[in-house]
Amino acid sequence: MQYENILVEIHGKVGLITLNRPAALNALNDKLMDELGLALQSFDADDDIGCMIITGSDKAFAAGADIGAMATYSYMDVYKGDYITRNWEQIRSVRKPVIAAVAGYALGGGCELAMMCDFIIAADTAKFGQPEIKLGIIPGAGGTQRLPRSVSKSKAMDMCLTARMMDAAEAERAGLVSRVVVADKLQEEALAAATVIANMSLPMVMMIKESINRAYETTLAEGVQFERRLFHSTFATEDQKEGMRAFVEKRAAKFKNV
Ligand code: CO8
Repeated sequence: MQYENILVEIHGKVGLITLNRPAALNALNDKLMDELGLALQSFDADDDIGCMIITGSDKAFAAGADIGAMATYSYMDVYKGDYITRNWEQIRSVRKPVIAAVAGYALGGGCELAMMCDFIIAADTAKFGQPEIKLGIIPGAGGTQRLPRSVSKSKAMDMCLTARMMDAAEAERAGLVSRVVVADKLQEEALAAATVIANMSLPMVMMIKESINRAYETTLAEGVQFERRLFHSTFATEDQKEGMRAFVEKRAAKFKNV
């Protein structure tokens, strides 16, 4: 498949997607989001891939939705045509893990896209923000919902209401990103993390993703019950037998993803 707005590579068992509209700091238009959804779904369906990464350039992960493309839309354009918003939820339907590797600007829809991923590894140059208020709009791809769950209500209010940016150190302190690495090692570190995950048992990886995501959608008691059902089901897998046998035999496990 030929893409115009993203680059797609395979590194071992890892699918790497690079947002590639450098002249517009990777501004996210409908075409790019369509391509991103297709690439993620294609990796998700590929038995040889165990984890995916979305990254951008040194200067920008993505500087937001494409303002030029949105500027003249009317309410009826965006409501009836479902423009801008139509293809964002595809990212959430992917069952294998997706890591956001963020350098430079992750603003507006760029910050929201990073937050839709399962975790964020940030370069020390990363800058996160929800500056929509300066454009006379509000975040539209989950910024007002995922940011408070991630960094607290107070910081989410501060960022969305003042449009200020959060640097990588603050983002790590606040829990928005899982780790910060030096900028020129970002891809290497993200690939290393993704490779660790891709070499685990895929069914376990998928169950952990499903179970942690459930924590955001349900009560603690129901979430724990959900986790317990999945935990019990792991004993029906060959990978559980292999993993525990390998520990006892003091060797590395060879998972078959069954
Ligand atoms: N859209 C379109 N083009 C952009 C965008 C953008 N979001 N951001 C930057 N560009 C373009 C610039 O227009 C410029 O193009 P040109 O060279 O042709 O003039 C080029 O990228 C380089 O940008 P700058 O010259 O501005 O670079 P600077 O280094 O001076 O500044 C900034 C970098 C600070 C990132 C600046 O470009 C900026 O403020 N960009 C806009 C950031 C922003 O407001 N983002 C939020 C957009 S709205 C949004 O994301 C809503 C999401 C809703 C999603 C709903 C889906 C469900």
